[in-house]
Amino acid sequence: MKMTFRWYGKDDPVSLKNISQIPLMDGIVSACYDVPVGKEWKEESINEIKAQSSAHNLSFEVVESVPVHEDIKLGKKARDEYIQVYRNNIKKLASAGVKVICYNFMPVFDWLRSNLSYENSDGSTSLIYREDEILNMDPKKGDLSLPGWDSSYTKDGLISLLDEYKNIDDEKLFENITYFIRGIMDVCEQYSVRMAIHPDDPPWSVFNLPRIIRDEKNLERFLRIHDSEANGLTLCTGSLGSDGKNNVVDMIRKFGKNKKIGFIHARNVKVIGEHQFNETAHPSKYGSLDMYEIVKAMYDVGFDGYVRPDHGRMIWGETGRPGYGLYDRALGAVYLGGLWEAVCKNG
Ligand SMILES: [Mn+2]
Repeated sequence: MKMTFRWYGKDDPVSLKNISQIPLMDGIVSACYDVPVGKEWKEESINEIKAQSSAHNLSFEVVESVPVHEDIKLGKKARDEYIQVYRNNIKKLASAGVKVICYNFMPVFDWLRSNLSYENSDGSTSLIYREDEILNMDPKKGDLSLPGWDSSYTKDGLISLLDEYKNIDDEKLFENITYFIRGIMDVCEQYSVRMAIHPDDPPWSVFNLPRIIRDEKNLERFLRIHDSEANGLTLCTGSLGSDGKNNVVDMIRKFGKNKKIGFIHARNVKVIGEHQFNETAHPSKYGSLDMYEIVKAMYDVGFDGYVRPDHGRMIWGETGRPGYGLYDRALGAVYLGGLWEAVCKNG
């Protein structure tokens, strides 16, 4: 297991020096965040991230994310051009030593939460999700101001994009992801890059948009598109675990055994009710997931890929990017490392 930490580049209030001082840290997870979706990344920018991380004794072998253009998800004519750009980005990243690329196939919105700074009783703040609050907002009226997705959409742009998805159901979206995967796998295999799809977050349909990477059956079907280590998963315990029907430990055992997991986001989540959850501190005690069983499953299947703590709370007065502060994620990383040491020694 290689422990990593997401870094948003030089504008991130969390510095590489901060990250390098966290015990057990092997590397960073980053991306060229300033390049618009569908454009090629510059070699200089990729190499700069690599040089900066190396200067702090951190590897840069995981990219999160290389976003997939909406035209690919919609199956539009221009998708071939965007797939070509994606292939070029894979090659460039591989040349810089990147081994795993995390991405997702969620239409329009990336992850959704109803509140990014819900105040817990101890004064820390968490990201939470309440479906009734989300559904009270109408994205078409422009009253949606939610985090975690591309805020560069104009109101009209968002309306027309949502309209385009009217004709895309789960089956159609699956056809489009099949086309995408088949369009990039030869490059991934040639350059030994593992694609690792992130599950939909939350793992159910919101605003009637299709969702196809949300449970064990979906993940299995997705993996069957192309049976290769290059076509794998980012197993995000918090995303999948926010649906109480998902058994995250079983999924790690099943997909890990078959070498289908390239990257793990390990965090806890407290399921409050149907389509309601709070993100919590990492330890098992605080959420619905048994983090010991998760780490044990990783060990049992011989998982040798990359792990990172996922969203943390804001604690100790820290301000910054919600979910991506330094302190709580650092605690999460060390907790996960402690569990790992214990399971390794117990065998
Ligand atoms: Mn995640």
